[in-house]
Formats: sequence, structure tokens, C-alpha cells
Amino acid sequence: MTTPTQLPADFVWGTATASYQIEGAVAEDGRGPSIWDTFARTAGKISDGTVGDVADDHYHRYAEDIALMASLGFNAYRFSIAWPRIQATGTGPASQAGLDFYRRIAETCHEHGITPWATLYHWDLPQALEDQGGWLNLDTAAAFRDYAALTHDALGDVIQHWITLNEPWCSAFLGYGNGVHAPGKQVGTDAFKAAHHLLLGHGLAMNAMRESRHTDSVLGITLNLYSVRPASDSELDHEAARRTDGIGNRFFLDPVLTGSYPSDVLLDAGLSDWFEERSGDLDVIHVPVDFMGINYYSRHTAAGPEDGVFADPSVPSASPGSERVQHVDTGADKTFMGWEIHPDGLVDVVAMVAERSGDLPIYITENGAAYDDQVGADGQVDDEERRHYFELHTGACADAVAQGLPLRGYFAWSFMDNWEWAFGLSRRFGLVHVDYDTQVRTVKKSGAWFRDFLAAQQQA
Ligand code: PNW
Repeated sequence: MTTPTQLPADFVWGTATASYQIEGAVAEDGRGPSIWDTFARTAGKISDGTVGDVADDHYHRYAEDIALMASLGFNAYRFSIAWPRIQATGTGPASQAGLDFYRRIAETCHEHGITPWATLYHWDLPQALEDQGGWLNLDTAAAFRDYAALTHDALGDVIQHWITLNEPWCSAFLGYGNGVHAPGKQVGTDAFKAAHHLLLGHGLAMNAMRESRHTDSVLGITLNLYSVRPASDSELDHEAARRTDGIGNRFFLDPVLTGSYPSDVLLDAGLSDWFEERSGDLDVIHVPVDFMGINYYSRHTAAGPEDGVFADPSVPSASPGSERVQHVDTGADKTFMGWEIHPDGLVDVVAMVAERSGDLPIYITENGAAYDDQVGADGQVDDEERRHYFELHTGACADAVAQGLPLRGYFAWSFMDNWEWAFGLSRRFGLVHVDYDTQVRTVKKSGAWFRDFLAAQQQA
């Protein structure tokens, strides 16, 4: 008898992190500045005024962190490689010290029976490239290809699993749309061009890695996808849902998996002509991937503006061209990010990808919940809400598999508390609590739950 949370024996169970959120050591061993170093130092951008200079000090503590990960029973670790550690200014030869750091991480994983999964771009663009236009500049796509090729060539013997980009929607629309993320620009619908250059960079990098001597590499991309539904049956709300799903999901899924952009989104944005001129890039973007990564956190319930006018170019927005779409509060429980908890949405987004990609393996490369955790008087962190969140979402994974969807693994976000972008240190996502004064790690109740859950998976 299989229990509801019983998953196949070869299911991948990991945790995930990202370089700038955990490493610190921003000026060590030749690392150059990234757009996040600059952005975090810009007054008013980070809610608690912190920067990532130290973060979890993982650069110096990676060995004990990976050992702790292993003690919880995870068999995979998704981390990201900081581009400015490999190329301080984003071009030129690779830094040996930078490569060595990630080789040590990969080797430490192997010593503990953990499979390393490397993300090449989790948002820390070298500042020197931003100074030349960043992702609004077509040349950045070629620079990303070169960085990916030399990093993969140097580390492909110890890292088999590679993810090109993490969440290009965030890079394009939070970075260049509403400016809530680095580099903090507000360029209106031109943010779609940044998205295109990111996707082109993905395709170029995929091709370069495919042509390398590491022919057994397993290559993919990670998108943040949402379960989207209209707030009511009205035409306006359906239109709002179409636009939300268009920018957040289809604009990224379709070019990668089917080789075309959704024409309705280009029309909404008023960019059909620009994209027509770039249509030759779609062959590159459409290069076959070995798997799709999905970061799933929440559901959106979309409503339209009563006057039916969706665009308001005067508002800096993460959905340019759809500034006036409303996200309705359904009254469901939310995490400390204000994100609605909706486990069935995980099945929705896996089905959304499978519909376009057939049997291609799918991994949830992030899923998790922020809360305002405290260490109790007994030294424990009782994060029952997060434990419950993980129970529900691992259950959703089992549902997806039971429905025959090709879901092959799950990575919890995050292994440990870390520097949460525009929220600095004020949002905790970890299975492991981090005291930022002492750097002491404490396994939370959710981490202990995972240890028991994974042990039970193994025995079944
Ligand atoms: C993802 N949004 O970010 C990232 O991949 C992680 O680095 C991050 O820590 C995690 O999710 C939690 O936030 C997102 O505004 C940031 O919709 C913002 C959004 C979505 C994802």
C-alpha cells in the first residue's frame, strides 16, 4: 500500500539556495561587483537596509552547511554560481579561484552522496555588463553564452545537472519593469526586450554546453509559474486572467517549449513589430532542453478594471501593458510574503508544462514559505506553519505523480534562512534557522519533519 505522500524511489529530493542570498564574501578572491551589490547599497531599495556582504557566510561555511543538508537526508542540492566570481566584469578568462570554490561545493556534495545542481544565473549580473545596458542590451545574451560555456567546460566533470536561468520573469519584469529588483530600472514595455535577451541567452548557452566535451550533461531552465484563474466568470476577469497567465507563464513557456511567443501578449504590450524583427532568435530559444524546472509558490486570482482599460504606462509595473489587472484576496491563508497558500496549484503548473512538453522530466526547483521565525527559550524553532506548508506541497507532488504527470523531483526553498532580495534579512524561508549575529544554524521543526519524511520515503 502506498501512502498519499509515497513517491518513486528515484524521486529527487533537494533543497535550493542562490549565491548572493547566502555566500557573503563579496570582495574575496577576485569577485567583481554585481547589480545586487549596487542595488542593495541604493537608499530605500531594501526594506531593512541590509546588504548581502556577509549573508550566511556560506563562502566560508559551505562544508558544514552541506554536511547539515546531508544529515537531513536530501539527495540533491541546487545552488547558483555567481557570474562575477567567474568573470569579475562579465567577460574574459575565468577566474581560477571562482571555479575552485564551486568545484569544492560540488566535491563536498559528492562526498555526502548529494547530487549537485548548478544554476548559472540567479540574478547576480556583473555590474560592468549592466553599465553597458544589462539585459536591455543584446550583447549580454552572448556574454552569458560565453560565461556558461567556460563554466560548464571547467566544472562539467563534477556537475552533471545545469540550469541556465532562474526565473527570467523576475529578472526582466522586477528588474526592468517595476524596478523592485536590481538593477531597479523602470523601462515600461521595453522590459519585454530584456526578457527576450534573457531567453536568447538561455538558448545560446544551451547550444554552447551541448557542443562541449561533457556529453552526459543534463540541461534545463527554471521558470517561476503561477496557477492563474479569473476572479469571476465575467469577460473582464477572464481577460485579466489571460493577461496574467500570458506575461507570467506563457511568455516564457511557449518560446522555450514550442518555439513561438504568444501573439496576444505581444499585442497587449504593443511590441509585435519589434518581436517580428527578432523572430529568427526563436530557433535558438527553442533548443531542446532535458528537463523543465518550475518554481512554484502561489496562485493568482485575477480581476479586470471596470472600465476595461488594462494598460496604464504611467505606472511602473511588473506586468507592463497590464498595469491595471487586480490580484484578488480570496481569504485563503497566506505566508509572511502575503502569498496565498494553494497546494493544488503545484499540480496545475506541472500539468501546464507537461501539456507543452509531453514526457519531458519536470522538477519543482523551488517551493517554500516565509515566516517570521524566532528561536524559542528551549532553543527550538517551532515553525509549524512552514512544516504544514511542506506537508501539503509534498502531498501535491504525490498527487501530480499519481495523475501520471512526469514530475521527477522537488527542491525545498530554502535550505537555510537567507538574504531575501528586496526584503533583506526580514523574511525567513529556511528549513534551518540562521542567527545573523553568530551564524549559528538551528534545524527548525520543518527541517526535522523533512528528515523524518525522507527517512520514511527510503524505507518504503
Ligand atoms: C524566488 N514575485 O523569487 C527566487 O528564485 C528566490 O531567490 C527567492 O528567495 C524565492 O523565490 C522567494 O521569494 C521570487 O514577486 C521573488 O512574484 C519575487 C517573486 C517571485 C519569486
